[in-house]
Order: sequence, then C-alpha cells, then structure tokens
Amino acid sequence: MERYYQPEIETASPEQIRAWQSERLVSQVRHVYDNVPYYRKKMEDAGLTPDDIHGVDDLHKLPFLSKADLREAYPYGLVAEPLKNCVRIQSTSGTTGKRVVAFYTQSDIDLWEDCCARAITAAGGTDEDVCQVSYGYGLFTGGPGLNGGSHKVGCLTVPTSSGNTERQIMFIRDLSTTILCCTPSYAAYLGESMKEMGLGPDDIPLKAGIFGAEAWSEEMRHDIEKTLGIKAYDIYGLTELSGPGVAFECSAQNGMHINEDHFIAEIIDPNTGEVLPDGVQGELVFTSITKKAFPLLRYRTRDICTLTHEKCPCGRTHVRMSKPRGRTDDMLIIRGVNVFPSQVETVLLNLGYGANYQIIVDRVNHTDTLDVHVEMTPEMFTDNMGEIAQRQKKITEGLRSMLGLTAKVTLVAPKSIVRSEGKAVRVIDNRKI
Ligand code: DLL
Repeated sequence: MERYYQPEIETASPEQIRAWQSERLVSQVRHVYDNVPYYRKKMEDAGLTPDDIHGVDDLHKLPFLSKADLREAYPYGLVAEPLKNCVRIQSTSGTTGKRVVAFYTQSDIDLWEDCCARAITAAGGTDEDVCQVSYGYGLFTGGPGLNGGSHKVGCLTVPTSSGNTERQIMFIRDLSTTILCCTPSYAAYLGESMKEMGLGPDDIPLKAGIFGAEAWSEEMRHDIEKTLGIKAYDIYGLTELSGPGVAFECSAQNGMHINEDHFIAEIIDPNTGEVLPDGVQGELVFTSITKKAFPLLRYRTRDICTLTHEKCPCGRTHVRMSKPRGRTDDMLIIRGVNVFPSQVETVLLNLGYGANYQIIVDRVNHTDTLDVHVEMTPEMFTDNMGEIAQRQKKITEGLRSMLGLTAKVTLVAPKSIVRSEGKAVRVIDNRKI
C-alpha cells in the first residue's frame, strides 16, 4: 500500500491545490512588493501592483526572475524578512561568478524538511528505517535537507556526508542502512568500490536510494539498482527554491511529483518566454508561494523538461515533471547541433559501459571538435588494439546515430577518470568563444 507523509495534502483534489495556490500567490506577491524594493521596482517596471494579481490565472503577468537578478541583488537584495527572522543560509556550488545565497526562516526550513520527508516516505521510508545521508553537508542543500526530512520521518539518521567511501560501506553494513541518499554518480562509485571489495548486493541491507542533484539517465538508474540491489528514486530541487524535495519520485517512477502546495510550476519556451502546455518540452519556471525569507516569483531554472497532469497510480495528485534532460546552460552546441551530456550517457550505458566518461569540446581551425573519453569496465579491459579499435568504432556509430555528429572516441583504462563525491563534472569545453 502506498504511504504518504502528508496524505491530505499529497492527495488533495486538483481544485483544492489550485485554491491553495491562488490564495498563497496573492499573499506572496503582496509580501515581496511590500518588503523587497528590488521586486517592487520590477513590478512597477511591468506596470503591476499587487492588486493586479487575483490568483494563479494572473501568474503570467508577473515578470520572470533569472540568475542574473540573483547576482545583481547579491547578497541581501531579495531577502523579504528582517534578518532577525532569518536563521540559516545555504548556497550553490557555483563555479562561475557569485554564488547564489538563499535565506531561510525557521518556518521555511520546517516546510523544506516536510518536502524531503514526503520524498523519503514515497521511497518507502518509515521510522523503522536507517537512512544514511551521503550528500555533502554545509552550504550545499543536499545533506541538511535530507537530514531534516529523515528526522521528520523518524528514520535513524546517519549523517555521513559525502566522501570516505570505505567508511560509507562499513556503516551501511554495520548499521544495517536501508536507505541511501547521495548523488547518482556517488551511488555508482559506491557500487564500484563495493565490487572491488568483493561485495555484492546481497552483502548489504540497502533497499532504496534517493538520488538527485544532477541529471542521470534511466540506463544509469538500472545499473545502480542492479549493483546495489535497491530501488533507485529520483529527487529534484535547487538552492534558490529551498534545496532537494521540490519534486520527488513515487513508486510509479514515472516522473517526479512537484510539491504544488509550495511551488507553482510552469514550462516556458526559453527563447520567447511563452508558457507551453503539458507534454511540450521547455524550461521549468517556479514560483515559491510559502517561503518567507527568500521568495522567488517566476524563477527561470534553466532545467529542460516536460510536465504532466495525468493521473498517477500512486494516488498523489500533484503535477509531475519528467527527469530533466539537462540545463539550457549545460547544452553544448557543437557544429550547430544541440548536444546534452545525458544523450552521450544513454549511448554508453546501452553499450555496457559505466557512467564514467568525459566530453571534451574544442575548436580547431574554426571547427568544433568533440572528443569522448570512455572508461572500459574492469571486465572488458584489454590491451588488444584490434579489440579496442572495434569497441571505439561501435561507440562512434552509436553517438552518430544519437547526435548526428561524429565524435573522436578514446577508450581509457578503468578508474582513470576522476570520481566525484558530489556532482560529477563530465564536460570540458576548451573553446574560447
Ligand atoms: O542540487 C539540490 C539537491 C540536492 C537536489 C540533493 C536533489 C538532491 P543546486 O546545487 O542548487 O541544488 O543545483 C540545482 O541541479 O537546477 C538542476 O539543474 C540540477 N538537479 C537537481 N536535481 C536534479 C535531478 C541541488 N534529480 C540544479 N535531475 C538544478 C536532474 C537535477 N538535475
């Protein structure tokens, strides 16, 4: 039987959800207009006052907010509560420019942890479970968010944070961990390390994993499920909106339910800003309607996916988003062709490789070059040049049919590509454009 953390909310009627959204949107717009000069100016520039927003139907009138706005207003320019009411910040790992700093009141943290508790419950978690949180703790939201959710569910929480892989495996075995939370690339690495230690899925008590924070393919899901002997659930979120738990997978594993009592989702055409219907792929935009310290209206995530309101067999009524296939800013344009790293991953995993690869893009004589380095698995490792050439050719063909591009594929020795304890770095773009 399906279990819910907050059944009356998670299975509410669509009419009820819309009513909550309308009421909360109206008061959120008033809250930011009254308390954030940056927003007030943006709304004034768009010729709007809070009186123009009567409910969800008026959402499209509001201007979009982008990462550029967050940078401009850094660090305190979008905070909507007096700082004495704020109790925490979290921050993105941003490698370029300023990091995003998000603020939380105690009530914001409480609602965020509820969202994570819904995700853990949807993955089968109860107060009988031992939940090991191997996402990073600190400024990154992964550790703190799932830690809080795990407490709310009543799991025995093991806050290992990421890294120290042998200790992770030792704790999984010694403490009988049943639920593992980490990035999918770290889950794959844990599986690989277990194999090296001579351990198989039957040697560990894990039953479920809650993996997110980066794009991962269905093929990678199957691989992880097989190596760890678990059911692997996806979880989505971003620092700007709270962290993990904005959306999560249920037992149907066919899209992630967005917590619509806290976030209104839209899909837009990234070029025109036009709102798109269900099933059409575009950029995901969120409006947070319950957060008080750092409320974002129509925030452009840059994540590319689709939405569906189709009925879900799990009984939850909240809209589902598809697995993001990547971000608009992750998408590579190589010789005019759009390439997402997840497409390369799909080809490699279908051919029996792991998710250890690197995409290197450069520009030589005004032409883009695409190099893909792929690790051989220990089972296929060989120094037979004929066999290696044959394998490389097969991958090149697979990539050509997926991308319509010819890549230079190089097979490399097992374990030669550096592993990540958090989000994997798979693309190196050396083009100076
Ligand atoms: O990654 C929050 C998080 C922590 C989510 C733990 C899930 C689990 P940021 O560091 O701000 O926050 O990065 C947010 O990561 O816009 C997506 O591009 C990507 N992302 C997050 N979850 C998924 C997912 C956390 N399940 C950015 N699938 C987002 C694909 C994801 N991409």
